[in-house]
Amino acid sequence: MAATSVVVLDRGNNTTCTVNLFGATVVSWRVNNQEQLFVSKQAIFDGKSPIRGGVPFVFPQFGHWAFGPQHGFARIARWHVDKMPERLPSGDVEAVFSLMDDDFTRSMWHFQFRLTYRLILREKELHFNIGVYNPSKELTFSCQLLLHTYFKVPDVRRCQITGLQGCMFIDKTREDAMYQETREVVTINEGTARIYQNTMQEHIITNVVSGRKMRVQKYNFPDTVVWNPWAESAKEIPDLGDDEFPNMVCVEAGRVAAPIVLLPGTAFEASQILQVM
Ligand code: TA6
Repeated sequence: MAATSVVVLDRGNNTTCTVNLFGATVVSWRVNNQEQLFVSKQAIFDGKSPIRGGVPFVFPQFGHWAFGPQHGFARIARWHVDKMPERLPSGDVEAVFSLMDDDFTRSMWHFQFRLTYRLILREKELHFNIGVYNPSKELTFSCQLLLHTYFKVPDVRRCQITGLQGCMFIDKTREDAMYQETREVVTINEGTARIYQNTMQEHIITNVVSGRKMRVQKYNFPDTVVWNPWAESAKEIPDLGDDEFPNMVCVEAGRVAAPIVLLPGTAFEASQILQVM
Protein backbone atom coordinates (compact mmCIF):
# COMPACT_ATOMS: atom_id res chain seq x y z
CA MET A 1 0.00 0.00 0.00
CA ALA A 2 1.39 3.43 -0.96
CA ALA A 3 2.50 5.77 1.82
CA THR A 4 -0.21 8.26 0.96
CA SER A 5 -3.15 5.81 1.28
CA VAL A 6 -6.10 7.55 2.81
CA VAL A 7 -9.45 6.48 4.20
CA VAL A 8 -12.33 8.95 4.01
CA LEU A 9 -15.30 9.01 6.36
CA ASP A 10 -18.10 10.83 4.55
CA ARG A 11 -21.22 11.81 6.46
CA GLY A 12 -22.81 13.78 3.61
CA ASN A 13 -23.36 17.56 3.59
CA ASN A 14 -19.67 18.04 2.83
CA THR A 15 -18.82 16.69 6.27
CA THR A 16 -15.80 14.41 6.00
CA CYS A 17 -12.80 13.12 7.88
CA THR A 18 -9.69 11.94 6.05
CA VAL A 19 -7.20 9.59 7.66
CA ASN A 20 -3.77 8.96 6.21
CA LEU A 21 -2.77 5.40 7.11
CA PHE A 22 0.75 6.68 7.59
CA GLY A 23 0.52 7.29 11.32
CA ALA A 24 -3.29 7.02 11.20
CA THR A 25 -2.95 10.78 10.97
CA VAL A 26 -6.29 12.55 10.68
CA VAL A 27 -5.30 15.03 7.95
CA SER A 28 -8.64 16.69 7.37
CA TRP A 29 -11.93 17.22 9.18
CA ARG A 30 -14.46 19.24 7.25
CA VAL A 31 -17.78 20.29 8.71
CA ASN A 32 -20.13 21.62 6.03
CA ASN A 33 -17.10 22.01 3.80
CA GLN A 34 -15.25 24.08 6.41
CA GLU A 35 -11.82 22.64 7.24
CA GLN A 36 -11.20 22.52 10.99
CA LEU A 37 -7.62 21.22 11.08
CA PHE A 38 -4.40 22.91 10.13
CA VAL A 39 -2.00 21.09 7.80
CA SER A 40 1.11 22.95 6.72
CA LYS A 41 1.51 23.84 3.05
CA GLN A 42 5.03 22.43 3.48
CA ALA A 43 3.89 19.15 5.03
CA ILE A 44 5.86 16.19 3.70
CA PHE A 45 4.00 13.08 2.60
CA ASP A 46 6.96 10.81 1.91
CA GLY A 47 5.92 7.99 4.22
CA LYS A 48 8.93 8.70 6.43
CA SER A 49 8.54 12.11 8.09
CA PRO A 50 5.63 12.70 10.45
CA ILE A 51 2.89 14.76 8.83
CA ARG A 52 3.02 18.42 9.94
CA GLY A 53 -0.55 19.03 10.95
CA GLY A 54 -3.90 17.33 11.41
CA VAL A 55 -3.89 14.95 14.36
CA PRO A 56 -0.60 13.03 14.69
CA PHE A 57 -0.84 10.08 17.10
CA VAL A 58 1.89 10.26 19.74
CA PHE A 59 2.89 6.87 21.25
CA PRO A 60 4.70 5.35 23.15
CA GLN A 61 6.74 8.46 23.96
CA PHE A 62 5.94 12.15 24.10
CA GLY A 63 8.84 14.46 23.20
CA HIS A 64 12.48 13.47 22.87
CA TRP A 65 13.08 9.71 22.99
CA ALA A 66 16.40 7.99 23.55
CA PHE A 67 15.29 4.80 21.73
CA GLY A 68 13.59 6.22 18.67
CA PRO A 69 12.18 9.31 17.01
CA GLN A 70 10.67 12.27 18.87
CA HIS A 71 7.04 11.59 19.85
CA GLY A 72 7.46 7.84 19.28
CA PHE A 73 6.75 5.63 16.30
CA ALA A 74 2.96 5.50 16.03
CA ARG A 75 2.83 8.66 13.90
CA ILE A 76 5.32 7.22 11.40
CA ALA A 77 4.11 3.62 11.29
CA ARG A 78 1.67 2.28 8.73
CA TRP A 79 -1.59 1.42 10.42
CA HIS A 80 -4.06 -1.28 9.51
CA VAL A 81 -7.72 -0.67 8.70
CA ASP A 82 -9.84 -2.91 10.95
CA LYS A 83 -13.11 -1.49 9.73
CA MET A 84 -13.63 0.59 6.60
CA PRO A 85 -15.98 3.57 7.06
CA GLU A 86 -19.45 2.32 7.82
CA ARG A 87 -22.67 4.23 8.35
CA LEU A 88 -24.25 3.60 11.75
CA PRO A 89 -28.04 3.57 12.29
CA SER A 90 -27.69 7.12 13.70
CA GLY A 91 -26.31 8.32 10.35
CA ASP A 92 -22.86 8.81 11.84
CA VAL A 93 -19.87 7.19 10.18
CA GLU A 94 -17.37 4.96 11.96
CA ALA A 95 -13.96 3.57 11.01
CA VAL A 96 -11.47 1.56 13.06
CA PHE A 97 -7.69 1.39 12.71
CA SER A 98 -5.05 -0.58 14.58
CA LEU A 99 -1.34 -0.87 15.09
CA MET A 100 0.51 -3.85 16.56
CA ASP A 101 4.15 -4.44 17.34
CA ASP A 102 6.23 -5.61 14.39
CA ASP A 103 9.92 -5.68 13.45
CA PHE A 104 9.89 -1.89 12.98
CA THR A 105 8.42 -1.08 16.40
CA ARG A 106 10.42 -3.79 18.18
CA SER A 107 13.67 -2.33 16.77
CA MET A 108 13.00 0.65 19.10
CA TRP A 109 10.76 -0.77 21.80
CA HIS A 110 10.78 -4.49 22.44
CA PHE A 111 7.27 -4.74 23.88
CA GLN A 112 4.23 -6.39 22.39
CA PHE A 113 1.25 -4.03 22.16
CA ARG A 114 -1.96 -3.43 20.28
CA LEU A 115 -3.44 0.03 19.65
CA THR A 116 -6.99 0.43 18.42
CA TYR A 117 -8.22 3.75 17.10
CA ARG A 118 -11.92 4.18 16.48
CA LEU A 119 -13.13 7.37 14.82
CA ILE A 120 -16.76 8.41 14.64
CA LEU A 121 -17.81 11.32 12.48
CA ARG A 122 -20.99 13.06 13.58
CA GLU A 123 -22.72 16.13 12.20
CA LYS A 124 -20.53 18.61 14.06
CA GLU A 125 -18.32 16.27 16.06
CA LEU A 126 -15.37 13.99 15.64
CA HIS A 127 -14.90 11.25 18.26
CA PHE A 128 -11.55 9.58 18.87
CA ASN A 129 -11.63 6.37 20.95
CA ILE A 130 -8.30 4.79 21.76
CA GLY A 131 -7.40 1.46 23.32
CA VAL A 132 -3.91 0.34 24.29
CA TYR A 133 -3.53 -3.35 25.11
CA ASN A 134 -0.61 -5.30 26.50
CA PRO A 135 -0.94 -8.87 25.18
CA SER A 136 2.27 -10.09 26.85
CA LYS A 137 2.08 -12.87 29.41
CA GLU A 138 5.01 -11.62 31.44
CA LEU A 139 6.15 -8.08 30.56
CA THR A 140 4.75 -4.83 31.92
CA PHE A 141 5.31 -1.67 29.90
CA SER A 142 4.84 2.01 30.51
CA CYS A 143 4.02 4.52 27.79
CA GLN A 144 2.71 7.98 27.02
CA LEU A 145 -0.14 8.73 24.66
CA LEU A 146 -1.28 12.01 23.12
CA LEU A 147 -3.34 13.37 20.23
CA HIS A 148 -1.23 16.21 18.82
CA THR A 149 -4.19 18.10 17.35
CA TYR A 150 -3.44 21.13 15.13
CA PHE A 151 -6.52 23.37 14.98
CA LYS A 152 -6.88 25.74 12.07
CA VAL A 153 -7.40 29.34 13.19
CA PRO A 154 -7.45 32.68 11.36
CA ASP A 155 -5.13 34.26 13.94
CA VAL A 156 -3.78 32.45 16.99
CA ARG A 157 -3.42 35.79 18.84
CA ARG A 158 -7.20 36.05 18.97
CA CYS A 159 -7.81 32.56 20.42
CA GLN A 160 -8.68 31.98 24.03
CA ILE A 161 -8.43 28.57 25.67
CA THR A 162 -10.42 27.67 28.78
CA GLY A 163 -10.02 24.79 31.21
CA LEU A 164 -6.44 25.45 32.33
CA GLN A 165 -6.84 27.78 35.31
CA GLY A 166 -5.12 26.59 38.47
CA CYS A 167 -3.23 23.80 36.65
CA MET A 168 0.49 23.24 37.07
CA PHE A 169 2.45 23.27 33.83
CA ILE A 170 5.92 22.49 32.58
CA ASP A 171 7.16 25.28 30.34
CA LYS A 172 9.31 23.71 27.63
CA THR A 173 10.42 27.18 26.48
CA ARG A 174 11.87 27.90 29.95
CA GLU A 175 14.05 24.83 30.57
CA ASP A 176 11.09 22.79 31.78
CA ALA A 177 10.42 25.08 34.75
CA MET A 178 7.14 24.42 36.53
CA TYR A 179 4.50 27.12 37.01
CA GLN A 180 0.84 27.42 37.91
CA GLU A 181 -1.65 28.89 35.44
CA THR A 182 -3.59 31.77 36.97
CA ARG A 183 -5.59 32.87 33.94
CA GLU A 184 -9.19 31.89 33.38
CA VAL A 185 -8.54 31.91 29.65
CA VAL A 186 -5.12 31.35 28.13
CA THR A 187 -4.03 33.47 25.18
CA ILE A 188 -0.96 32.98 23.03
CA ASN A 189 1.28 35.87 22.07
CA GLU A 190 4.68 34.23 21.91
CA GLY A 191 6.35 30.86 21.38
CA THR A 192 4.45 28.47 23.66
CA ALA A 193 5.10 24.83 24.60
CA ARG A 194 3.39 23.97 27.84
CA ILE A 195 2.46 20.66 29.37
CA TYR A 196 -0.53 21.41 31.59
CA GLN A 197 -1.32 18.72 34.14
CA ASN A 198 -4.65 17.54 35.49
CA THR A 199 -6.60 19.89 33.27
CA MET A 200 -10.35 20.15 33.11
CA GLN A 201 -12.25 17.59 31.11
CA GLU A 202 -13.34 20.29 28.68
CA HIS A 203 -11.58 23.10 26.84
CA ILE A 204 -13.23 25.73 24.69
CA ILE A 205 -11.06 27.38 22.05
CA THR A 206 -12.52 30.62 20.73
CA ASN A 207 -12.04 32.18 17.30
CA VAL A 208 -11.32 29.05 15.35
CA VAL A 209 -12.43 28.97 11.69
CA SER A 210 -15.32 31.32 10.83
CA GLY A 211 -14.98 32.89 14.29
CA ARG A 212 -16.63 29.84 15.87
CA LYS A 213 -15.78 27.99 19.05
CA MET A 214 -14.32 24.50 19.30
CA ARG A 215 -15.13 22.29 22.28
CA VAL A 216 -12.53 19.68 23.24
CA GLN A 217 -13.80 17.02 25.62
CA LYS A 218 -11.44 14.39 26.91
CA TYR A 219 -11.74 11.25 29.00
CA ASN A 220 -8.85 9.55 30.75
CA PHE A 221 -6.53 12.14 29.23
CA PRO A 222 -5.44 14.15 32.28
CA ASP A 223 -2.97 16.42 30.49
CA THR A 224 -3.20 19.10 27.83
CA VAL A 225 -0.25 20.38 25.83
CA VAL A 226 -0.55 23.84 24.28
CA TRP A 227 1.91 24.60 21.48
CA ASN A 228 2.66 27.26 18.93
CA PRO A 229 6.27 27.69 17.74
CA TRP A 230 5.91 31.41 16.83
CA ALA A 231 8.02 33.18 14.22
CA GLU A 232 11.55 32.30 15.30
CA SER A 233 11.09 28.58 15.97
CA ALA A 234 8.83 28.25 12.92
CA LYS A 235 11.85 29.17 10.79
CA GLU A 236 13.70 26.16 12.20
CA ILE A 237 10.93 23.73 11.28
CA PRO A 238 11.53 22.79 7.64
CA ASP A 239 8.03 21.43 7.00
CA LEU A 240 6.28 24.54 8.33
CA GLY A 241 6.13 27.75 6.28
CA ASP A 242 7.64 30.79 8.02
CA ASP A 243 4.33 32.67 7.85
CA GLU A 244 2.01 29.80 8.84
CA PHE A 245 2.30 29.86 12.63
CA PRO A 246 -0.55 32.40 13.14
CA ASN A 247 -2.94 29.94 11.50
CA MET A 248 -2.48 27.05 13.91
CA VAL A 249 -2.86 26.23 17.55
CA CYS A 250 -2.08 22.85 19.02
CA VAL A 251 -4.25 21.85 21.96
CA GLU A 252 -3.24 18.29 22.65
CA ALA A 253 -5.11 15.91 24.95
CA GLY A 254 -2.91 13.22 26.39
CA ARG A 255 -1.49 11.21 29.19
CA VAL A 256 2.11 12.32 29.51
CA ALA A 257 2.97 13.58 33.02
CA ALA A 258 2.37 10.22 34.72
CA PRO A 259 2.94 7.42 32.21
CA ILE A 260 0.39 4.68 31.62
CA VAL A 261 1.61 1.43 33.20
CA LEU A 262 0.12 -1.68 31.63
CA LEU A 263 0.52 -5.03 33.36
CA PRO A 264 0.43 -8.18 31.19
CA GLY A 265 -3.02 -8.73 29.72
CA THR A 266 -4.39 -5.31 30.68
CA ALA A 267 -5.70 -2.39 28.63
CA PHE A 268 -6.03 1.39 28.84
CA GLU A 269 -8.75 3.41 27.16
CA ALA A 270 -9.08 7.13 26.52
CA SER A 271 -11.05 9.34 24.21
CA GLN A 272 -11.47 12.82 22.84
CA ILE A 273 -14.49 14.52 21.30
CA LEU A 274 -14.07 17.62 19.15
CA GLN A 275 -17.19 19.66 18.56
CA VAL A 276 -17.76 22.72 16.41
CA MET A 277 -20.05 25.04 18.34
O1 TA6 B 1 3.58 19.03 21.65
C1 TA6 B 1 4.45 20.10 21.67
C2 TA6 B 1 5.77 19.69 21.11
O2 TA6 B 1 6.37 18.70 21.88
C3 TA6 B 1 6.66 20.93 20.96
O3 TA6 B 1 7.60 21.06 21.98
C4 TA6 B 1 7.22 20.81 19.57
O4 TA6 B 1 8.43 20.18 19.53
C5 TA6 B 1 6.10 20.07 18.90
O5 TA6 B 1 5.61 19.15 19.80
C6 TA6 B 1 6.33 19.49 17.53
O6 TA6 B 1 7.14 18.38 17.51
P1 TA6 B 1 7.54 17.74 16.15
O7 TA6 B 1 8.37 16.53 16.48
O8 TA6 B 1 6.28 17.37 15.43
O9 TA6 B 1 8.31 18.78 15.38
